[in-house]
Amino acid sequence: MEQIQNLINGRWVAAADGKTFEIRNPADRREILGHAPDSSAADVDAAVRAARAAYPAWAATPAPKRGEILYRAAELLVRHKTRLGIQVAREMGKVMPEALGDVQEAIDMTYYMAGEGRRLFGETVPSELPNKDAKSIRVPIGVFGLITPWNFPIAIPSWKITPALIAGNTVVLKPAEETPACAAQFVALFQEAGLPPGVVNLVCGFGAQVGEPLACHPEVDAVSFTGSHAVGARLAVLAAERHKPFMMETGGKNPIIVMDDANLDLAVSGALWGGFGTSGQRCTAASRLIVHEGIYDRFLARLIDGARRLKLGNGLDPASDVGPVVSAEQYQKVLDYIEIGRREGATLVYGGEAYREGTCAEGYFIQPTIFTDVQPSMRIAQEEIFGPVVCVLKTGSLSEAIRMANDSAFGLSAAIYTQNVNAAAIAERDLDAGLVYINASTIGAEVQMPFGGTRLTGLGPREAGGRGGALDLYTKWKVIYRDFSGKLQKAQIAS
Ligand code: UN1
Repeated sequence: MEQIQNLINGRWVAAADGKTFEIRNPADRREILGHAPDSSAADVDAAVRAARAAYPAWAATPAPKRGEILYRAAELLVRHKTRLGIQVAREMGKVMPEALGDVQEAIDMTYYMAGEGRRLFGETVPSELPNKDAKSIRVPIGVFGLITPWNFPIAIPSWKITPALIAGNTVVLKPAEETPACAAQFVALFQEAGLPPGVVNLVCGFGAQVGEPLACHPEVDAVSFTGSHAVGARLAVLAAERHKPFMMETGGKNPIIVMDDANLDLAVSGALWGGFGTSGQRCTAASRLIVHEGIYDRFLARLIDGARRLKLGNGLDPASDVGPVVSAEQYQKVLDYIEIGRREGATLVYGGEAYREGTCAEGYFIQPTIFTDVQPSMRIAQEEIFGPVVCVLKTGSLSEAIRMANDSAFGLSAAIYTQNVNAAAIAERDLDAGLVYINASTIGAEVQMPFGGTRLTGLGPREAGGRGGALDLYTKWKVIYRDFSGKLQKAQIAS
């Protein structure tokens, strides 16, 4: 059994008051995987002080040198990919190919951000005056508080830690209480790669005792959060009151439009993968299928058939297609939503029950669940369930389908299956989401592109790479005017 510790100033330590909490296997709740520090504001304070003390030297380290450490961390992630994948499958429940994908996303991100060390471009532009130049450079912000969810327990910490580090910031990570061991193993590899003590710190525990004190700490300069909208909205207020740059990514209700000319096999496999992959626990999960009436019956029959073939089981079992949901709380929440859907008058055409067969008896397994006759105004069509539940809505036209797709408080990801180039072009233009997929499911964003969405999905700069991506959160601009004319020149006033 594993005893997880916090990482503060390069040392692995227990919570100051010695408290711990249990981590259980969601595929078999009888199995205790280990204990993690149940930290408090005192631990947060120690970690933030360590990050503050480490900041000046780290910020002064040339970015390509910071990148060399990230390259080494990426190499270590490659070497330990299987071990980390097994940890993800055990602690969070996702099936092994997806658990390895979670680690791979972190590998990709770490290599990508390592390379950014030689590409932290600024701009030079002509000055309006002679013998004067103007340039902008990216500079770090300081100490970051990073709060990450359980659904991508390796990838999302990498999305936040690696751009923060390459830009010269130091960080304190508070991982979800469901997945502290994944976070500890991940951070340990960065430490092993040669980070100076205090550059990355880890404090495990719960939101009220760790997350909020971290976001509010006067020595934390900025905060990045991924998780539920309710928590994100609260942290946004706390950060704003303290004048801290803040970024949040808080989920979706992502639609797939299936037009009557779609490649049916492709659309069905995309809907199954987007809806039930990771047991629906992705912020990019496809939870609304908006299907043209011309193909509706055939699509639905194939969808149900595909759902029936998915095998539920422990993520470590190679035969499993779908693992459990992560915790007792999620289990109850998803079952409650299924009940809400029934009461709202949607038709349950497949699943809808907890699954307790064989080795699944003691885990948080829920059958892949499909509702039809779903009206756009129903709660199951509007609220993020974060479980293996999809709603099927019928449409008669592309314009109506796009209206339905955009009729959501969220706007992370959206997809269309069609073979009509004009329909694809219209969807690409009119779907109001941060990520739009043509003939591909709503999941599977790549690290070199900005990740995030519109409306309640997010606030602040996007994550991951590319122009307009994470570096806009983890750096601030400094503009330098250099006048080498040797005389007083007046901008705007010179003739
Ligand atoms: C998330 O669900 O929080 O696009 C992130 C995807 C993954 C990342 C999902 N690359 O589905």
